[in-house]
Amino acid sequence: MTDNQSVGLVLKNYSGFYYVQTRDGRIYECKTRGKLKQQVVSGDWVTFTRLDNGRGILENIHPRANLLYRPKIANVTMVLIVMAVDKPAPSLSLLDRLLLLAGIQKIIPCILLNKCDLKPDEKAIWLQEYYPQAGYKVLRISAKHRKNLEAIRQLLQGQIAVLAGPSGVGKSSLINSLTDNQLLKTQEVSSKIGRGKHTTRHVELFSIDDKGWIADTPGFSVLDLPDMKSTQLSDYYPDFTELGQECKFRNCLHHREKECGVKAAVDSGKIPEFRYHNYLRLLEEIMEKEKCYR
Ligand SMILES: Nc1nc2c(ncn2[C@@H]2O[C@H](COP(=O)(O)OP(=O)(O)OP(=O)(O)O)[C@@H](O)[C@H]2O)c(=O)[nH]1
Ligand SMILES: [Mg+2]
Ligand SMILES: [Zn+2]
Repeated sequence: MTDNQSVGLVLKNYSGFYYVQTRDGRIYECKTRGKLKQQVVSGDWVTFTRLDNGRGILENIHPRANLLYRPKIANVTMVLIVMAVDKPAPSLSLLDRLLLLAGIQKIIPCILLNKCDLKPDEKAIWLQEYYPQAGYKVLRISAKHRKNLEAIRQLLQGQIAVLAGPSGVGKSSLINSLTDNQLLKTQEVSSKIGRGKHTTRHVELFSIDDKGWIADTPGFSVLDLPDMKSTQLSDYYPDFTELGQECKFRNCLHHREKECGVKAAVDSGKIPEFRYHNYLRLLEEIMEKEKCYR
């Protein structure tokens, strides 16, 4: 790297320009040369040559830690899984699927329980009781009433984060509240029915206190499981790990086997039924795929 070059993070690609933020918080409007075009995505760390007036030219893309597709975003380190305490009530099966996808991608998951100004649905109570003790971070927030947003800002430090979660839980509201940017569309849950989805055409990363970044778009739009072995599934369950030591079989799937530590924990109520049930559904999905490829 020469004196007139800097390293920065690509925030967005907008009408031919790449907006690149350096560690000191400055944003440069960059162009690319030839072959780099088509390759640069939001979340890329790049080296660029500084020109005058805050402009620059991208020179190279640093190796990526990961790359999420649809929409493309690189180097994601954290996913904020948003569920509402009600309206809509949490989907614990989607939650478990998203936690698994995060685990597979080696992305730190954090569960945000939004709309905590409302009376919680029974599922929300399960969520806030069980998941913290299972080893997951859970924050109760209100995007609309700006409750506990400071905790999220803290969490985002040093991270490139994406959002995930069902429609209507308040993902766009949260980005708006975090960025004080009212440009994103939020919609009434009821008015959504029968209407086309608001789709974001380009991914934009917003800087939070110049120390962390959050994307204005859901990270996992595709919820399909990648190819994996059924025996690997429980590796992504921190709450099963210790109990699995009690299983008679080393490669226990906690499914039909006898003398299974996980099943014993379900029987004794240590692992809630819903969590085990969601596990079985994912397991069967993986086993079904394994059969197809055999
Ligand atoms: N009561 C309450 N309502 C909220 C809160 N946060 C968001 N909402 C409302 O929930 C509705 C949906 O919010 P959005 O931010 O559009 O939800 P979304 O997750 O972006 O939904 P999609 O874009 O469809 O995926 C809006 O009417 C918001 O005003 C909150 O903390 N409390
Ligand atoms: Mg939205
Ligand atoms: Zn077992």
